[in-house]
Amino acid sequence: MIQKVDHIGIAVRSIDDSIPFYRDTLGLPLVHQETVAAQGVRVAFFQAGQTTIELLEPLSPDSPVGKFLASRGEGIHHMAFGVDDILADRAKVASQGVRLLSDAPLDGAHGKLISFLHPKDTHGVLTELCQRKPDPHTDQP
Ligand code: CMX
Repeated sequence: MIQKVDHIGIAVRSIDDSIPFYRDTLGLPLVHQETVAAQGVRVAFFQAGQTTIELLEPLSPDSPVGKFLASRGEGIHHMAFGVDDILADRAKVASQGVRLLSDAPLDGAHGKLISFLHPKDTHGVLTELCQRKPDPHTDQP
């Protein structure tokens, strides 16, 4: 079940060049930076209330974000919903004819499990489902 808008992904040419606008002009705290090699991106997260803004810089021109920048330029790349059971939500959307872009959840930033839905099946918005992985130290079995 969808719990909230987890984050908005924004494709940028350079995270270093983009940080001053989000951190200094808008005043959003920069809370996390990471390279997600499997997705071909370097990312930076800013806290914006209950959600975050994720800047995405491509690691190569032929990565998903590299291709997006080449065809559309900088801008909103995807919207991510936080869910509590990604397998159940994958099955639910697939049963209604929405194409999933991977055969199973993948590892994303912040150690979350992620799955993308095809933008042609979601009224033009690349849509991500993401779920925090259970923490064996703090979560009950
Ligand atoms: N939002 C909306 N529409 C998009 C889009 C996006 N981000 N990316 C591509 N599209 C549209 C294209 O404009 C194109 O539309 P038209 O046919 O009308 O021109 C259509 O989708 C197909 O695009 P394409 O260029 O032929 O296909 P791509 O090879 O670029 O693949 C996509 C597009 C969405 C399937 C691919 O980018 C993908 O699998 N994305 C999921 C993974 C991802 O984006 N990872 C990076 C972020 C990781 C993270 O957040 O950590």
